[in-house]
Amino acid sequence: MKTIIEPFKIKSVEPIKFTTKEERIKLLKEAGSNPFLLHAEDVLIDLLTDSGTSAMSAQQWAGIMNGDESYAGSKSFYKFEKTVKKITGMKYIIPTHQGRASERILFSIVGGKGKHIPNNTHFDTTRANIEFSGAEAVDLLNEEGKHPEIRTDFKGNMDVEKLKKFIENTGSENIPLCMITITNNSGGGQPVSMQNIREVKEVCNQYNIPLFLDACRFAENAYFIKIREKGYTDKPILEIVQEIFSYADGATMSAKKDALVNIGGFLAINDDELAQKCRNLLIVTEGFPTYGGLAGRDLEAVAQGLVEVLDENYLQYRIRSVEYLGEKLVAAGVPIIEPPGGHAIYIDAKRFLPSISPEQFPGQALTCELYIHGGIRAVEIGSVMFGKYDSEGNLIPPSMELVRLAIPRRVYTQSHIDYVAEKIIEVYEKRSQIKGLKITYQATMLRHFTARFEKIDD
Ligand code: P71
Repeated sequence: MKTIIEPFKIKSVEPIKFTTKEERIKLLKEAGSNPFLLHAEDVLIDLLTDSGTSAMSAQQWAGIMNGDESYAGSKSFYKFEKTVKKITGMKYIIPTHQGRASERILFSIVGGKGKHIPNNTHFDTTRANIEFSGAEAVDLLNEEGKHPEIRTDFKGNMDVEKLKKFIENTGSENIPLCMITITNNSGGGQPVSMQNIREVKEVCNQYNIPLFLDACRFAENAYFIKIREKGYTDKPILEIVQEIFSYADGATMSAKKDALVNIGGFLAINDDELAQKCRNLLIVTEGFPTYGGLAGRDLEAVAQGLVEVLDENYLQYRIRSVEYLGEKLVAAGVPIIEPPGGHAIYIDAKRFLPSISPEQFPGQALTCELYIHGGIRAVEIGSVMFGKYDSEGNLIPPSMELVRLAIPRRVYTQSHIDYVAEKIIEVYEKRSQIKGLKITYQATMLRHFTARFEKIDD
Protein backbone atom coordinates (compact mmCIF):
# COMPACT_ATOMS: atom_id res chain seq x y z
CA MET A 1 0.00 0.00 0.00
CA LYS A 2 1.22 3.53 -0.85
CA THR A 3 1.86 5.99 2.00
CA ILE A 4 -1.14 8.14 2.83
CA ILE A 5 0.05 11.35 4.47
CA GLU A 6 -1.69 13.51 7.05
CA PRO A 7 -3.62 15.99 4.86
CA PHE A 8 -2.58 19.02 6.92
CA LYS A 9 0.41 20.98 8.17
CA ILE A 10 0.82 21.71 11.88
CA LYS A 11 0.52 25.39 12.81
CA SER A 12 0.21 25.16 16.57
CA VAL A 13 1.55 22.50 18.91
CA GLU A 14 0.89 21.37 22.46
CA PRO A 15 3.72 19.72 24.44
CA ILE A 16 3.11 16.38 26.11
CA LYS A 17 4.58 15.46 29.47
CA PHE A 18 6.79 12.42 29.98
CA THR A 19 6.51 10.48 33.24
CA THR A 20 8.42 7.49 34.59
CA LYS A 21 6.89 4.07 35.17
CA GLU A 22 7.29 4.54 38.96
CA GLU A 23 5.39 7.84 38.78
CA ARG A 24 2.63 6.23 36.74
CA ILE A 25 2.22 3.36 39.21
CA LYS A 26 1.69 5.92 41.97
CA LEU A 27 -0.61 8.16 39.90
CA LEU A 28 -2.80 5.24 38.86
CA LYS A 29 -3.08 4.02 42.43
CA GLU A 30 -4.23 7.49 43.49
CA ALA A 31 -6.79 7.36 40.66
CA GLY A 32 -8.28 4.13 42.01
CA SER A 33 -7.02 2.18 39.00
CA ASN A 34 -9.50 4.08 36.86
CA PRO A 35 -7.88 6.00 33.97
CA PHE A 36 -10.92 8.34 33.91
CA LEU A 37 -9.67 9.69 37.26
CA LEU A 38 -6.12 10.49 36.09
CA HIS A 39 -5.06 14.05 35.43
CA ALA A 40 -4.84 14.33 31.63
CA GLU A 41 -1.51 16.09 32.07
CA ASP A 42 -0.05 12.82 33.37
CA VAL A 43 -1.08 10.95 30.20
CA LEU A 44 1.39 10.69 27.32
CA ILE A 45 -0.90 9.49 24.52
CA ASP A 46 -4.56 9.99 25.34
CA LEU A 47 -6.79 7.50 23.54
CA LEU A 48 -9.59 7.67 26.10
CA THR A 49 -11.96 9.07 23.56
CA ASP A 50 -12.28 10.63 20.11
CA SER A 51 -15.04 12.81 21.55
CA GLY A 52 -14.31 16.52 21.86
CA THR A 53 -10.59 15.86 21.36
CA SER A 54 -10.21 16.87 17.71
CA ALA A 55 -7.69 19.47 16.62
CA MET A 56 -9.59 22.34 15.01
CA SER A 57 -8.43 23.84 11.74
CA ALA A 58 -7.28 27.41 11.18
CA GLN A 59 -10.64 28.01 9.47
CA GLN A 60 -12.49 26.77 12.54
CA TRP A 61 -10.45 29.03 14.81
CA ALA A 62 -11.22 31.91 12.47
CA GLY A 63 -14.88 30.96 12.91
CA ILE A 64 -14.43 31.21 16.67
CA MET A 65 -13.43 34.86 16.26
CA ASN A 66 -16.33 35.44 13.89
CA GLY A 67 -18.94 34.02 16.27
CA ASP A 68 -22.03 36.17 16.72
CA GLU A 69 -22.91 36.08 20.40
CA SER A 70 -26.40 37.58 20.08
CA TYR A 71 -28.80 35.86 22.46
CA ALA A 72 -31.46 35.36 19.82
CA GLY A 73 -31.21 34.99 16.06
CA SER A 74 -27.40 34.84 15.94
CA LYS A 75 -25.85 34.91 12.47
CA SER A 76 -23.73 31.92 13.54
CA PHE A 77 -26.88 29.90 14.22
CA TYR A 78 -28.20 30.46 10.70
CA LYS A 79 -24.87 29.39 9.23
CA PHE A 80 -24.90 26.27 11.42
CA GLU A 81 -28.53 25.53 10.56
CA LYS A 82 -27.89 25.89 6.82
CA THR A 83 -24.94 23.47 6.93
CA VAL A 84 -26.76 20.87 9.02
CA LYS A 85 -29.83 21.14 6.78
CA LYS A 86 -27.70 20.61 3.67
CA ILE A 87 -26.25 17.43 5.15
CA THR A 88 -29.32 15.97 6.85
CA GLY A 89 -32.14 17.42 4.76
CA MET A 90 -34.15 17.70 7.99
CA LYS A 91 -36.74 20.36 8.61
CA TYR A 92 -35.84 21.38 12.17
CA ILE A 93 -32.30 21.74 13.52
CA ILE A 94 -32.02 22.19 17.27
CA PRO A 95 -28.57 22.96 18.72
CA THR A 96 -27.59 21.30 22.00
CA HIS A 97 -24.41 21.35 24.06
CA GLN A 98 -23.62 17.72 23.23
CA GLY A 99 -25.07 14.38 22.13
CA ARG A 100 -26.50 13.31 25.45
CA ALA A 101 -28.42 16.58 25.76
CA SER A 102 -30.12 15.74 22.45
CA GLU A 103 -30.85 12.26 23.81
CA ARG A 104 -32.24 13.54 27.08
CA ILE A 105 -34.56 15.98 25.35
CA LEU A 106 -35.73 13.40 22.82
CA PHE A 107 -36.31 10.57 25.30
CA SER A 108 -37.92 12.78 27.95
CA ILE A 109 -40.59 13.30 25.31
CA VAL A 110 -40.91 9.96 23.50
CA GLY A 111 -39.60 7.64 26.25
CA GLY A 112 -41.19 6.64 29.55
CA LYS A 113 -42.44 3.46 31.19
CA GLY A 114 -43.77 0.82 28.80
CA LYS A 115 -41.82 2.19 25.83
CA HIS A 116 -39.08 0.27 24.02
CA ILE A 117 -36.34 1.67 21.78
CA PRO A 118 -34.45 -0.71 19.46
CA ASN A 119 -31.00 0.14 18.07
CA ASN A 120 -28.12 -1.79 16.48
CA THR A 121 -26.28 -1.13 19.75
CA HIS A 122 -27.16 1.70 22.09
CA PHE A 123 -24.15 3.65 23.27
CA ASP A 124 -24.00 4.03 27.05
CA THR A 125 -25.34 7.59 27.24
CA THR A 126 -28.23 6.71 24.91
CA ARG A 127 -29.07 3.63 26.94
CA ALA A 128 -28.81 5.63 30.18
CA ASN A 129 -31.11 8.39 28.90
CA ILE A 130 -33.67 5.87 27.67
CA GLU A 131 -33.59 3.91 30.92
CA PHE A 132 -33.66 7.12 32.96
CA SER A 133 -36.95 7.99 31.24
CA GLY A 134 -38.33 4.59 32.32
CA ALA A 135 -38.19 3.05 28.84
CA GLU A 136 -36.29 -0.03 27.71
CA ALA A 137 -33.23 0.13 25.40
CA VAL A 138 -32.92 -2.93 23.16
CA ASP A 139 -29.89 -3.95 21.09
CA LEU A 140 -30.60 -5.85 17.85
CA LEU A 141 -27.13 -6.17 16.36
CA ASN A 142 -26.44 -8.57 13.52
CA GLU A 143 -24.83 -11.83 14.71
CA GLU A 144 -21.53 -11.11 12.87
CA GLY A 145 -21.09 -7.93 14.87
CA LYS A 146 -20.83 -9.95 18.08
CA HIS A 147 -17.81 -11.95 16.97
CA PRO A 148 -14.55 -9.98 17.13
CA GLU A 149 -12.66 -12.39 14.88
CA ILE A 150 -15.10 -12.40 11.94
CA ARG A 151 -13.98 -10.04 9.17
CA THR A 152 -16.94 -8.67 7.22
CA ASP A 153 -17.62 -5.24 5.78
CA PHE A 154 -20.61 -4.02 7.77
CA LYS A 155 -20.52 -5.46 11.24
CA GLY A 156 -22.60 -2.55 12.57
CA ASN A 157 -25.72 -3.68 10.70
CA MET A 158 -28.97 -4.19 12.57
CA ASP A 159 -30.55 -7.64 12.38
CA VAL A 160 -33.62 -6.82 10.29
CA GLU A 161 -35.39 -10.14 11.01
CA LYS A 162 -34.92 -9.64 14.73
CA LEU A 163 -36.30 -6.13 14.39
CA LYS A 164 -39.45 -7.42 12.70
CA LYS A 165 -39.96 -10.04 15.42
CA PHE A 166 -39.27 -7.50 18.11
CA ILE A 167 -41.90 -5.13 16.72
CA GLU A 168 -44.44 -7.97 16.38
CA ASN A 169 -43.87 -9.09 19.97
CA THR A 170 -43.71 -5.63 21.54
CA GLY A 171 -46.43 -3.88 19.53
CA SER A 172 -45.57 -0.91 17.34
CA GLU A 173 -47.61 1.37 19.62
CA ASN A 174 -44.97 0.79 22.32
CA ILE A 175 -42.05 1.70 20.06
CA PRO A 176 -41.92 5.49 19.67
CA LEU A 177 -38.87 5.26 17.41
CA CYS A 178 -36.16 2.95 16.13
CA MET A 179 -32.51 4.02 16.12
CA ILE A 180 -29.40 3.13 14.16
CA THR A 181 -26.02 4.20 15.50
CA ILE A 182 -23.49 5.09 12.78
CA THR A 183 -20.84 3.92 13.18
CA ASN A 184 -21.70 1.38 15.86
CA ASN A 185 -19.47 2.60 18.66
CA SER A 186 -20.14 -0.04 21.32
CA GLY A 187 -19.80 -2.77 18.69
CA GLY A 188 -16.31 -1.70 17.62
CA GLY A 189 -16.86 1.44 15.53
CA GLN A 190 -18.16 -0.80 12.78
CA PRO A 191 -20.10 0.72 9.87
CA VAL A 192 -23.70 0.14 8.83
CA SER A 193 -24.37 -0.42 5.13
CA MET A 194 -26.71 1.74 3.08
CA GLN A 195 -28.66 -1.39 2.26
CA ASN A 196 -29.18 -2.13 5.95
CA ILE A 197 -30.34 1.44 6.65
CA ARG A 198 -32.75 1.13 3.71
CA GLU A 199 -34.08 -2.22 4.91
CA VAL A 200 -34.55 -1.00 8.48
CA LYS A 201 -36.41 2.02 7.13
CA GLU A 202 -38.71 -0.25 5.10
CA VAL A 203 -39.59 -2.25 8.22
CA CYS A 204 -40.13 0.96 10.19
CA ASN A 205 -42.41 2.24 7.44
CA GLN A 206 -44.48 -0.97 7.53
CA TYR A 207 -45.21 -0.36 11.20
CA ASN A 208 -45.29 3.41 11.09
CA ILE A 209 -42.28 3.78 13.40
CA PRO A 210 -39.97 6.77 12.84
CA LEU A 211 -36.29 6.00 12.23
CA PHE A 212 -33.69 8.09 14.06
CA LEU A 213 -29.95 8.04 13.51
CA ASP A 214 -27.42 8.39 16.28
CA ALA A 215 -25.23 10.18 13.77
CA CYS A 216 -22.03 10.98 15.73
CA ARG A 217 -19.72 9.37 13.15
CA PHE A 218 -21.84 9.71 10.01
CA ALA A 219 -18.94 10.81 7.76
CA GLU A 220 -16.72 7.89 8.76
CA ASN A 221 -19.67 5.57 8.10
CA ALA A 222 -20.22 7.18 4.69
CA TYR A 223 -16.57 6.64 3.77
CA PHE A 224 -16.84 2.93 4.58
CA ILE A 225 -19.93 2.76 2.35
CA LYS A 226 -17.96 4.43 -0.42
CA ILE A 227 -15.04 2.00 -0.26
CA ARG A 228 -16.95 -1.18 0.62
CA GLU A 229 -20.50 -1.09 -0.75
CA LYS A 230 -21.32 -1.79 -4.37
CA GLY A 231 -22.52 1.23 -6.32
CA TYR A 232 -20.96 3.93 -4.13
CA THR A 233 -17.30 4.00 -5.23
CA ASP A 234 -17.72 6.99 -7.53
CA LYS A 235 -20.21 8.93 -5.41
CA PRO A 236 -19.06 12.06 -3.56
CA ILE A 237 -19.18 11.70 0.24
CA LEU A 238 -21.77 14.48 0.53
CA GLU A 239 -24.18 12.52 -1.70
CA ILE A 240 -23.69 9.35 0.32
CA VAL A 241 -24.27 11.26 3.54
CA GLN A 242 -27.41 12.85 2.12
CA GLU A 243 -28.74 9.46 1.08
CA ILE A 244 -28.10 8.06 4.58
CA PHE A 245 -30.08 10.89 6.18
CA SER A 246 -32.83 10.65 3.55
CA TYR A 247 -33.97 7.40 5.18
CA ALA A 248 -34.20 8.99 8.62
CA ASP A 249 -36.96 10.97 10.30
CA GLY A 250 -34.60 12.46 12.81
CA ALA A 251 -31.11 12.32 14.28
CA THR A 252 -29.24 12.92 17.48
CA MET A 253 -25.71 14.19 17.01
CA SER A 254 -22.67 14.76 19.13
CA ALA A 255 -20.68 17.31 17.15
CA LYS A 256 -17.70 16.33 19.34
CA LYS A 257 -16.99 13.52 16.89
CA ASP A 258 -17.51 14.06 13.15
CA ALA A 259 -18.08 17.81 13.38
CA LEU A 260 -14.43 18.14 14.50
CA VAL A 261 -15.15 20.39 17.47
CA ASN A 262 -14.55 20.26 21.20
CA ILE A 263 -18.15 20.83 22.25
CA GLY A 264 -21.56 20.82 20.57
CA GLY A 265 -24.39 18.74 19.27
CA PHE A 266 -27.82 18.88 17.72
CA LEU A 267 -31.16 17.25 17.24
CA ALA A 268 -32.49 17.09 13.68
CA ILE A 269 -36.18 16.37 13.31
CA ASN A 270 -38.76 16.31 10.52
CA ASP A 271 -41.95 16.03 12.55
CA ASP A 272 -43.54 19.42 13.36
CA GLU A 273 -45.10 18.47 16.67
CA LEU A 274 -42.09 16.58 18.02
CA ALA A 275 -39.76 19.42 17.03
CA GLN A 276 -42.00 21.90 18.82
CA LYS A 277 -41.96 19.81 22.01
CA CYS A 278 -38.18 19.40 21.83
CA ARG A 279 -37.68 23.12 21.38
CA ASN A 280 -39.89 23.88 24.36
CA LEU A 281 -37.91 21.53 26.55
CA LEU A 282 -34.67 22.95 25.14
CA ILE A 283 -35.64 26.41 26.33
CA VAL A 284 -36.16 25.10 29.87
CA THR A 285 -32.92 23.16 30.11
CA GLU A 286 -30.41 24.20 27.43
CA GLY A 287 -31.22 27.68 26.17
CA PHE A 288 -32.94 29.65 23.45
CA PRO A 289 -33.39 27.61 20.23
CA THR A 290 -30.80 29.63 18.29
CA TYR A 291 -27.96 28.69 20.65
CA GLY A 292 -29.10 25.66 22.69
CA GLY A 293 -26.43 25.74 25.38
CA LEU A 294 -23.61 26.76 23.03
CA ALA A 295 -21.85 30.02 22.31
CA GLY A 296 -22.27 31.55 18.86
CA ARG A 297 -18.60 30.80 18.20
CA ASP A 298 -19.17 27.09 18.87
CA LEU A 299 -21.87 27.03 16.21
CA GLU A 300 -19.41 28.60 13.73
CA ALA A 301 -16.83 25.91 14.49
CA VAL A 302 -19.41 23.14 14.04
CA ALA A 303 -20.56 24.57 10.69
CA GLN A 304 -16.96 24.68 9.41
CA GLY A 305 -16.09 21.25 10.88
CA LEU A 306 -19.04 19.67 9.09
CA VAL A 307 -17.65 20.92 5.78
CA GLU A 308 -14.10 19.70 6.50
CA VAL A 309 -15.16 16.24 7.62
CA LEU A 310 -16.66 15.52 4.19
CA ASP A 311 -13.29 16.02 2.49
CA GLU A 312 -12.29 12.71 1.00
CA ASN A 313 -8.56 13.22 1.62
CA TYR A 314 -9.35 13.74 5.27
CA LEU A 315 -11.54 10.64 5.49
CA GLN A 316 -9.03 8.49 3.64
CA TYR A 317 -6.30 9.56 6.09
CA ARG A 318 -8.63 9.11 9.04
CA ILE A 319 -9.78 5.59 8.24
CA ARG A 320 -6.32 4.53 7.10
CA SER A 321 -4.56 5.78 10.23
CA VAL A 322 -6.86 3.71 12.45
CA GLU A 323 -6.43 0.68 10.18
CA TYR A 324 -2.63 1.17 10.31
CA LEU A 325 -2.61 0.72 14.09
CA GLY A 326 -4.88 -2.32 13.72
CA GLU A 327 -2.57 -3.94 11.17
CA LYS A 328 0.48 -3.56 13.41
CA LEU A 329 -1.32 -5.16 16.35
CA VAL A 330 -2.73 -8.02 14.29
CA ALA A 331 0.69 -8.73 12.81
CA ALA A 332 2.01 -9.20 16.37
CA GLY A 333 -0.88 -11.51 17.28
CA VAL A 334 -2.72 -9.02 19.51
CA PRO A 335 -6.43 -9.92 19.40
CA ILE A 336 -8.58 -7.01 18.21
CA ILE A 337 -12.02 -6.59 16.71
CA GLU A 338 -11.54 -7.14 13.00
CA PRO A 339 -11.69 -5.38 10.68
CA PRO A 340 -10.63 -2.14 12.47
CA GLY A 341 -13.44 0.35 13.07
CA GLY A 342 -13.57 3.97 11.94
CA HIS A 343 -12.53 5.84 15.05
CA ALA A 344 -10.88 3.28 17.26
CA ILE A 345 -9.15 -0.04 17.67
CA TYR A 346 -10.85 -2.35 20.11
CA ILE A 347 -8.61 -4.88 21.83
CA ASP A 348 -10.41 -8.12 22.66
CA ALA A 349 -9.53 -8.36 26.35
CA LYS A 350 -11.15 -11.80 26.67
CA ARG A 351 -8.60 -13.28 24.29
CA PHE A 352 -5.78 -10.99 25.49
CA LEU A 353 -6.25 -12.05 29.13
CA PRO A 354 -8.06 -15.41 28.99
CA SER A 355 -7.25 -16.28 32.60
CA ILE A 356 -9.00 -13.21 34.06
CA SER A 357 -12.75 -13.82 34.42
CA PRO A 358 -15.29 -11.06 33.65
CA GLU A 359 -15.86 -10.76 37.44
CA GLN A 360 -12.28 -9.51 37.69
CA PHE A 361 -12.64 -7.03 34.82
CA PRO A 362 -9.99 -8.05 32.26
CA GLY A 363 -10.59 -4.91 30.16
CA GLN A 364 -10.06 -2.60 33.12
CA ALA A 365 -6.94 -4.53 34.14
CA LEU A 366 -5.55 -4.07 30.63
CA THR A 367 -6.25 -0.31 30.56
CA CYS A 368 -4.25 -0.05 33.81
CA GLU A 369 -1.33 -1.94 32.32
CA LEU A 370 -1.30 0.21 29.16
CA TYR A 371 -1.04 3.31 31.31
CA ILE A 372 1.65 1.95 33.58
CA HIS A 373 3.73 0.54 30.75
CA GLY A 374 3.35 3.24 28.12
CA GLY A 375 1.51 6.24 29.59
CA ILE A 376 -1.31 5.39 27.19
CA ARG A 377 -4.90 6.03 28.29
CA ALA A 378 -7.61 3.78 26.88
CA VAL A 379 -11.16 2.96 28.00
CA GLU A 380 -12.77 -0.31 29.06
CA ILE A 381 -15.94 -1.29 27.21
CA GLY A 382 -16.95 -4.46 28.96
CA SER A 383 -18.22 -5.59 32.33
CA VAL A 384 -17.36 -2.33 34.08
CA MET A 385 -19.27 -0.22 31.56
CA PHE A 386 -22.10 -2.59 30.69
CA GLY A 387 -22.16 -5.29 33.39
CA LYS A 388 -25.53 -6.00 35.00
CA TYR A 389 -26.30 -7.96 38.16
CA ASP A 390 -28.94 -10.59 38.92
CA SER A 391 -31.00 -10.58 42.13
CA GLU A 392 -28.24 -12.49 43.95
CA GLY A 393 -25.61 -9.96 42.94
CA ASN A 394 -23.95 -12.16 40.32
CA LEU A 395 -22.45 -10.34 37.36
CA ILE A 396 -24.24 -10.73 34.02
CA PRO A 397 -21.38 -9.76 31.68
CA PRO A 398 -21.92 -8.25 28.23
CA SER A 399 -20.97 -10.44 25.27
CA MET A 400 -17.58 -8.76 24.80
CA GLU A 401 -14.79 -7.49 27.06
CA LEU A 402 -13.06 -4.74 25.09
CA VAL A 403 -10.46 -2.06 25.53
CA ARG A 404 -10.93 0.85 23.19
CA LEU A 405 -8.08 2.88 21.76
CA ALA A 406 -9.98 5.84 20.35
CA ILE A 407 -7.97 8.01 17.99
CA PRO A 408 -8.56 11.78 18.33
CA ARG A 409 -9.02 13.44 14.94
CA ARG A 410 -5.99 15.25 13.45
CA VAL A 411 -4.11 15.13 16.78
CA TYR A 412 -1.46 12.40 16.69
CA THR A 413 1.09 11.67 13.98
CA GLN A 414 2.22 8.33 12.61
CA SER A 415 5.13 8.09 15.07
CA HIS A 416 2.75 8.53 18.02
CA ILE A 417 0.78 5.61 16.63
CA ASP A 418 3.96 3.56 16.07
CA TYR A 419 4.81 4.12 19.74
CA VAL A 420 1.32 3.01 20.83
CA ALA A 421 1.61 -0.19 18.80
CA GLU A 422 5.07 -0.89 20.22
CA LYS A 423 3.92 -0.49 23.82
CA ILE A 424 0.80 -2.61 23.39
CA ILE A 425 2.84 -5.39 21.82
CA GLU A 426 5.25 -5.27 24.77
CA VAL A 427 2.32 -5.56 27.19
CA TYR A 428 0.98 -8.48 25.15
CA GLU A 429 4.30 -10.28 25.47
CA LYS A 430 4.12 -10.18 29.28
CA ARG A 431 0.35 -10.57 29.56
CA SER A 432 0.53 -13.58 31.89
CA GLN A 433 1.72 -11.26 34.68
CA ILE A 434 -1.40 -9.06 34.58
CA LYS A 435 -3.76 -9.39 37.55
CA GLY A 436 -7.53 -8.93 37.82
CA LEU A 437 -9.31 -6.17 39.76
CA LYS A 438 -12.13 -5.76 42.26
CA ILE A 439 -14.40 -2.74 42.66
CA THR A 440 -14.07 -0.75 45.88
CA TYR A 441 -16.51 2.07 44.98
CA GLN A 442 -19.21 2.48 42.35
CA ALA A 443 -22.03 4.91 41.51
CA THR A 444 -25.51 3.61 40.68
CA MET A 445 -25.46 4.80 37.04
CA LEU A 446 -22.65 5.05 34.47
CA ARG A 447 -20.31 3.61 37.07
CA HIS A 448 -17.30 3.41 34.77
CA PHE A 449 -16.68 7.16 35.01
CA THR A 450 -16.03 7.20 38.75
CA ALA A 451 -15.57 3.61 39.98
CA ARG A 452 -12.46 2.76 42.01
CA PHE A 453 -10.62 -0.56 41.87
CA GLU A 454 -7.97 -2.58 43.66
CA LYS A 455 -5.71 -5.24 42.27
CA ILE A 456 -6.53 -8.81 43.29
CA ASP A 457 -3.29 -10.35 44.53
CA ASP A 458 -3.40 -14.10 44.70
C1 P71 B 1 -17.10 8.19 23.19
C2 P71 B 1 -18.22 9.06 23.61
C3 P71 B 1 -18.07 9.95 24.80
C4 P71 B 1 -17.84 9.12 26.00
C5 P71 B 1 -18.90 8.49 26.58
C6 P71 B 1 -18.68 7.64 27.64
C7 P71 B 1 -17.40 7.43 28.09
C8 P71 B 1 -16.34 8.10 27.51
C9 P71 B 1 -16.58 8.94 26.47
C10 P71 B 1 -20.44 9.55 22.98
C11 P71 B 1 -21.55 9.17 22.22
C12 P71 B 1 -21.47 8.16 21.20
C13 P71 B 1 -22.62 7.75 20.54
C14 P71 B 1 -22.56 6.69 19.51
C15 P71 B 1 -23.89 9.34 21.76
C16 P71 B 1 -22.80 9.78 22.45
C17 P71 B 1 -22.96 10.89 23.45
N1 P71 B 1 -19.31 8.91 22.89
N2 P71 B 1 -23.79 8.34 20.82
O1 P71 B 1 -17.31 7.35 22.33
O2 P71 B 1 -20.31 7.57 20.88
O3 P71 B 1 -22.42 12.07 22.97
O4 P71 B 1 -20.57 12.61 24.58
O5 P71 B 1 -21.57 14.37 23.11
O6 P71 B 1 -22.87 13.45 25.00
O7 P71 B 1 -16.00 8.35 23.71
P1 P71 B 1 -21.83 13.18 23.98
